[in-house]
Amino acid sequence: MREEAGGAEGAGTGPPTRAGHVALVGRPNTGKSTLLNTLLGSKLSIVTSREQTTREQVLGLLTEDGVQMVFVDTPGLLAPRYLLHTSMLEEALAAVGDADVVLLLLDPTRDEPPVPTDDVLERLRSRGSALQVAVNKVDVGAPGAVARLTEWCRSSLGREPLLVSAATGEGLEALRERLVAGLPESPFLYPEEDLAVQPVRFFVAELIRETIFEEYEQEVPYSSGVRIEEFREAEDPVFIRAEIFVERASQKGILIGKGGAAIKRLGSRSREKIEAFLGQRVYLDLWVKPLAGWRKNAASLKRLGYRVPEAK
Ligand SMILES: Nc1nc2c(ncn2[C@@H]2O[C@H](COP(=O)(O)OP(=O)(O)OP(=O)(O)O)[C@@H](O)[C@H]2O)c(=O)[nH]1
Ligand SMILES: [Mg+2]
Repeated sequence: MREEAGGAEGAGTGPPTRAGHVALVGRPNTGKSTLLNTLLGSKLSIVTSREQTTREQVLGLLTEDGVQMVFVDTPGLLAPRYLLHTSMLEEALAAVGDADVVLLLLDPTRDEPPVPTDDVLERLRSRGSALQVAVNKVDVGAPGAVARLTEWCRSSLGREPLLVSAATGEGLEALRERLVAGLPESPFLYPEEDLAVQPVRFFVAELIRETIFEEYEQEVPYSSGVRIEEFREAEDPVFIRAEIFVERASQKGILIGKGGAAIKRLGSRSREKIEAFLGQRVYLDLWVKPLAGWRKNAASLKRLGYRVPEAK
């Protein structure tokens, strides 16, 4: 990412451009996806009140004032308990290793260590001056908790954190300046007008997953994975067929509900979001399939499009 310095050389005028990847990392529920959306001014990454919402990297582009920031939203840093968790942690740590700037988000509303393990702490420290830290949710965090996290940053990382709120926008201008300062001179990596990098069907599957988190309780959202099987965009309405994979037959019953009432509501709420995202009318066809224990099985993870953890 760094060799191609020189930016807008060919143009011969003005200062060179800067571009690079900024990874947003932190424990589950710290507000990484909310921050991505606020920085972009557009809802790209799904957000819920429950932890472990994000399972894969989500890239969002912000190009302005001669700078292109490729934000990489990541799954929460956690101590894995099953294979999907290991996949999620690898996605997050890959971003920690690859990005030009790594922004660690801390959450003052949660009473737990700021990072899950010593190994994760080491991986963050190893990025040296590429690591930045922000305490998020200062709109609701108790001053004492914010002070404790600030002290932890100083003593454990040798860093002064910025205090921000992804919800209200507080502190984000200073944050943006600090992130830009860490980017190399480089030509833009993507077309200037692009907002996203991943295919539309990825975001469609994510919106269905977000709605499952909103509509169902307990384990069901965690046991659900979504795959888009058909996407006919030339049709009006756009025809989309999605499969929701669950781990047990009983969960299929819960998703569908009495007389199909629950899946009907899931379908219409998901469809409204997808229509807003695409700016087009949509016909959404949802199917539920049991895929026994898919969160613990490498072949099933692959089938659902998740990073398959390296065998240890
Ligand atoms: N009050 C307040 N709430 C916030 C802020 N940022 C995020 N939240 C809320 O925190 C919850 C989690 O936000 P997410 O953006 O999904 O968090 P995440 O870090 O992406 O979570 P995972 O994907 O599960 O790792 C949501 O209910 C957000 O609305 C903030 O600055 N202030
Ligand atoms: Mg998230």
